[in-house]
Amino acid sequence: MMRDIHPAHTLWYDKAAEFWNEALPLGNGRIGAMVFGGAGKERVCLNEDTLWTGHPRHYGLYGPEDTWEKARALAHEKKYREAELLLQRDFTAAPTQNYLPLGDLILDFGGAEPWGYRRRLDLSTGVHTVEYESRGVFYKRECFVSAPDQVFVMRIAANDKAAVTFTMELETQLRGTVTASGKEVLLKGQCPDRRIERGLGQERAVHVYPEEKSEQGIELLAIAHVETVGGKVYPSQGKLRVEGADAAEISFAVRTSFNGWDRSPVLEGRPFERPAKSDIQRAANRGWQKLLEAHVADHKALYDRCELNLGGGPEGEKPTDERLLRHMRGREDNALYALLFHFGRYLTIAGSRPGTQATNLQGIWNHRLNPPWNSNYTININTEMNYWPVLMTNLAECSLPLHDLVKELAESGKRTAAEYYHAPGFCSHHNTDLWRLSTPVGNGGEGVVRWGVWPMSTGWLLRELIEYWNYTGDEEFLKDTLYPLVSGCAEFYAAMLDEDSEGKLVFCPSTSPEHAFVLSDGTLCPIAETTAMTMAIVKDIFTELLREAGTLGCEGRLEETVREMLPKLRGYVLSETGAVAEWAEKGLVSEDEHHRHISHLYGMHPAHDIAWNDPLADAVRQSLTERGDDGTGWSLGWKINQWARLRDGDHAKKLIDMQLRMVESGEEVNYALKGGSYPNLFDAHPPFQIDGNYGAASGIAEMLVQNGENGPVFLPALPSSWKNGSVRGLRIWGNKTVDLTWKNGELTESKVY
Ligand code: FUC
Repeated sequence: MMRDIHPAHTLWYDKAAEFWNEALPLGNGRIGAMVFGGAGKERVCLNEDTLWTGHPRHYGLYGPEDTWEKARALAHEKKYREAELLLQRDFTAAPTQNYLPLGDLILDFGGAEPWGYRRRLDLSTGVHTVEYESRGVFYKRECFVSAPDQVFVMRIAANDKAAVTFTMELETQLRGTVTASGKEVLLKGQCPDRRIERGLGQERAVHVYPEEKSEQGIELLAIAHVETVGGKVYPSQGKLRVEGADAAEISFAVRTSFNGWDRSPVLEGRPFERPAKSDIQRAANRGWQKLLEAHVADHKALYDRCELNLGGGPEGEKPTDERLLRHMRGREDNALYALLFHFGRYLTIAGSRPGTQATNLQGIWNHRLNPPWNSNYTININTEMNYWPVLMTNLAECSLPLHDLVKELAESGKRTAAEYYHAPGFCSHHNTDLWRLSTPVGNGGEGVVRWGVWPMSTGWLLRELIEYWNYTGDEEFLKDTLYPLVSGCAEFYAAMLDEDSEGKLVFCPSTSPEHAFVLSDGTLCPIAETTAMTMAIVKDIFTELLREAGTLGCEGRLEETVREMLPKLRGYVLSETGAVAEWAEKGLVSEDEHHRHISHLYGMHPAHDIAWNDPLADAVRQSLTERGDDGTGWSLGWKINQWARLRDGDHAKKLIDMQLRMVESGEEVNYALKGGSYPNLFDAHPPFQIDGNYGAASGIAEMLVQNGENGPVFLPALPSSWKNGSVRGLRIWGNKTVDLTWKNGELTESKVY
């Protein structure tokens, strides 16, 4: 085995990253860094998780007050297209704001003639290393982002005296100023507002810097500081010059004025300049070695809790991009699956820590001013998927940022429930942002109803919090957080239900995320009377409410109502072919039988309504078969979990293999419907979207252990080619941990503690 390379815990390459999707991610939940590792010129793309466009705002319903009522009446009469057009015109408001890049740290070494070049990311320590020889000198650069010290740190060392010479600068696409003095480069900046400009029948998003203070965006101060051993440091034209040092240590800090989703970051902003300076001061006082030790200890305390071993082989020693290529050509490399699993856990530790923002579509890593889909929170699958592996793989505290998001969304969603639906409780729609937008988006554009009008997301998000209770058994959390939230959500759903022509209770009208059916005249329509997913979410929340109230012993009026409603809910409808009818009605034909969403299978996964041996599981299998395997990165990720729940390990593994197809990196944003992995193992929708990484990690965990009412099931979906292996530290319901070992496909040891 090569020194410092572990086939299941290390990503490594023999050349520097040329494109962002080849660079390697570091993070502490708040500060993100993508390290390119260039020998002659280093580029580190930096992020801070509160840097978003915009400021607190709410878009009230501007159409007539009874729009929803009218749409409901039309949908009951099966006038679906009319209902859609009405909602499109009178019900859809402005889109979310977007996540922003902070800027780049550039270190220009004046070129190099690298020999024996290697860069690697050790997932088990969260440390990135670049090593090469140039002009007879051996160089080593190590860096990490520290959670205990809240700084990005890099050490540059050489095996020769006075060999470290470079220019350091900070660049940003935000409005700001960069200055250098003493041993520091300072970046003071502000985030723009994202607005939609209309003209000549066209719409486009623009970034503006408003005059009005209440509309101004988040402010920030970033500082890059350098300490050297020997040599000299001096500022020059907004940059820092380091000359002839034996070694250099860079620390980078950033703080912003973001002070909560409902407070102006300018008028009620949080102090940020002094905190950034004191981060730097503290880091400089502690020095590299202590910072490193504290970081590694903090990282390992999370990372080491869980490990998967699927055996190894010679393939594991190759650079990661080569491994991906060879795996695609059919070389056996079981350690690559373990690497993908560990990478998903790594990205959770690096992207989501208590007190930070929840991971968005790109986690916390984004280098574009206008990222795909605004790099927002898409909550009709993507954000939820980000949190699927967290509890199972022993990282419970990393789910707290999602709890914060849901609590705040519930606050913002009260107003939305009242204004748009005249209903109690709260709701949110298909996406949100730092400001907890909860209204339906789309601005009246053609076709926007298919994604914008979906007031079901808080129900799905709550599924993840319900799992937190299942896993941790935390009674206080149940009483103070979960039950009040589930009640608010159930209250909204209960108020929204009415009867269909057969006397069944339905949430009407409804969409099935982003999918449409074909009307008899050939037009596409996403609005139906109700849908399988909508009713599955309602049933899930109602069932949970009663389970929680039962545990807490607090039966009230809401519980009574819900108990009466439960048996009357519209259940699954099967299609002619025995699949789950997505729009809860026979005969509606999908616009795309291979559509990426599999929303109608919600009851199988992530909910637990359909067990693998339930007769309905056949309908799920039939639906998955009709949909086909291929899809975007996250779609593959979801299907891994579905096939795992169906206890078909070989099919689940086939989908992981598809997710490991290497996708070309490059700066152009290509939107495609076939997923894979970039050379840095980031999930490719394409473009980059992090959900697939998390979905793969949770899918692998689901293949090894599943929860059930009668206790856990071990190795429910072990693929035939994972003959021998072990897993340590997976979590199961009831605050328990599991270790398993298997040989020749048979469980040989299990420990629950
Ligand atoms: C949903 C998906 C898309 C994409 C977007 C961010 O809308 O349907 O495929 O993942 O989120």
